[in-house]
Amino acid sequence: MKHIIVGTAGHIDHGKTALVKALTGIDADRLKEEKQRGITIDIGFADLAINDFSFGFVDVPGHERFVKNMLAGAHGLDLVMLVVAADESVMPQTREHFDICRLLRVKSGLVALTKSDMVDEELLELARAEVEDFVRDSFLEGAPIIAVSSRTGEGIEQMKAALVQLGTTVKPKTIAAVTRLPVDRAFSIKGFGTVVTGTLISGQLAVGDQVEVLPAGIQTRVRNVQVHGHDTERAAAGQRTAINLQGLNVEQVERGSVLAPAGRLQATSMVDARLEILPSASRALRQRARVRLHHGTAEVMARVVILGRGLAAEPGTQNPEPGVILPGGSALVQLRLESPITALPGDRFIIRSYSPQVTIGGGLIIDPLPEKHRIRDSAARSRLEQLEAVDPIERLAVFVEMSGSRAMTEGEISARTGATDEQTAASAAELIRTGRAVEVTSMPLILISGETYRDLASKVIEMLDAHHRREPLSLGLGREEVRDRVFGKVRPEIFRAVVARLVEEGKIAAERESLRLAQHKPALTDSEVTAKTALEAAFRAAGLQAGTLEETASAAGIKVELARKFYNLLSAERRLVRIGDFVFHTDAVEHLKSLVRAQKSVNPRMDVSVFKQITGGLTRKYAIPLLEYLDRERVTRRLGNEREIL
Ligand SMILES: Nc1nc2c(ncn2[C@@H]2O[C@H](COP(=O)(O)OP(=O)(O)OP(=O)(O)O)[C@@H](O)[C@H]2O)c(=O)[nH]1
Ligand SMILES: [Mg+2]
Repeated sequence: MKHIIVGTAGHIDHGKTALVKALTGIDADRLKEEKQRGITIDIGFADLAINDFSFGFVDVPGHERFVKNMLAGAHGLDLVMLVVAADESVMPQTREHFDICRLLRVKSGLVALTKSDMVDEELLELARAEVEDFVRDSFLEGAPIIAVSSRTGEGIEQMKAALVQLGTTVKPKTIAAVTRLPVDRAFSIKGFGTVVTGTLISGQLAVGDQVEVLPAGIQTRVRNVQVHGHDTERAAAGQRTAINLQGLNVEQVERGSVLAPAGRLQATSMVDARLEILPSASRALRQRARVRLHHGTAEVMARVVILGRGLAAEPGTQNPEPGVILPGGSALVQLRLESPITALPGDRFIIRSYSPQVTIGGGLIIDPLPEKHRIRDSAARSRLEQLEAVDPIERLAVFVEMSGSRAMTEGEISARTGATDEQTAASAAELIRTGRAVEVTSMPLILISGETYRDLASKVIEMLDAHHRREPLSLGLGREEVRDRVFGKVRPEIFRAVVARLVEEGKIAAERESLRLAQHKPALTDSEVTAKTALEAAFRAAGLQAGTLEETASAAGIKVELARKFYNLLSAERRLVRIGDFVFHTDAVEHLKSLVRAQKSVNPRMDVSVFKQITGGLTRKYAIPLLEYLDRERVTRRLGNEREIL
């Protein structure tokens, strides 16, 4: 079965609802008031199966006061039936609805010339000629224009044949994308709970799925799925669905909400977009104009921040000044929303003026989770131009570049691009392969751009290089200092990843506490080598009674400053070790360990006085820190006042 969403469009009373009924047998007007007044107020639904096609019809109201309801039904259409009554021909909402279809980039459709029974042949041909004229240079140019009468049934079979014909050319909505269901109705059924309905525009929904109602951020579970009034285990993109949600109050969800996999998408109060203004708009759009934004089934108020100058109607020309979009022109904009929506790149939207409420333009969402841009930020503008033009891999590359040293996590990637895990993994692998991105961690995936990596890496190298120049005797620079100075504000994983990669590339060497350039060798003069050897000898001779570094150094006649540097070298060579306030030669410490281990066969328990005894009368000053050191080294374990030898 191929699932195709067909919308009606057209002026009030032109016979949209009657046509849907003639095609499907279903009256899409379900409200009492609609029946009483004989007009459609809100969107209604019907369905029809022909051969391998399942058509879901969305019938919209034609009344100019209900265009906002029409817009809740106009998203996600595969085909449109533009309904024009033969006796009235093209009227204002014929134009407005058609503009909306064009701005939303509906791909295909047909024209129904309704009420054919009410006009003679001559008038019918006149209407046909007017319609042909009207759709010239649009996606409906050359589309079927079918004269129908819902009263006599004339042309209805022809309509069905045309729908099937068009249906074969429709590119089906993809299930290989993040699931999104823009909610067009929410109601509660006694004993059943809350039900939402909508067109599943991408992905799938199955009983038991954990989902989230956005922008409210409420997580819940799918209890039941219906497609066209029948229970089913799973609904797929392109279907009209009714979803029963577990434990959700009907007040928590409304038209405009979006159902998506739990934790996957993020609501936003700002979107970056390309906005085009209708050639028929009565005036130019000004900086910070307050407009109504219609996206999916949502309607929110927004301010339009126009970024730069944009294009004018005439190809190759620009708007006359920055901050203005003339009718027929377009520009990159940042829409600042008064209430949040849930959007993804590639989504289409409509804007209408605040008052009078008329459609003035529409556009394409480029970045649903942008930073706030200043009007004259030309770097932001060129990033957007880049994003607008590119494929998913490039888009990820630009997003990762934009994130700079903040990096981009898997969660951020999926909320911002709408890509599936598989798509993200494939794009990321390609970027990593070509060096445009560097993997900080793989589970969960965190990426930084190649540029950011190179920038951080060269800062590390420069810093170590400067340090080695300044202090040729020092082995390296403390890790913490490097982290603080280069990676102060970034997440710790990035520091670890950059260091690990630099080590892997053979550029730096990482000691326990310090980092150094791989080729760095502390440069000692002959006399320094002699002094260093003397210092080591002094410690070895002192055994376990070594004292502090300063004491031993001055006893050996070595300047304290120099001794500290030697200490760093000797401890990196594992010849000296600092325990408490004292420094010992590792030979002495190893000897101590063997003394203690030997004591185990005499008695596995040892108190401080035994310890002093086997070490040849160490004073308490040394004994306590050494015992604590042995505990840390797991040679001994403290049990009250005693030690167990392990
Ligand atoms: N004679 C004749 N009357 C029709 C035909 N189609 C619709 N009508 C009548 O025209 C009136 C309006 O039809 P609807 O189908 O409600 O028109 P609509 O376009 O849905 O109107 P809105 O939803 O309010 O915009 C009704 O009284 C219909 O009976 C037709 O083909 N022939
Ligand atoms: Mg109607």
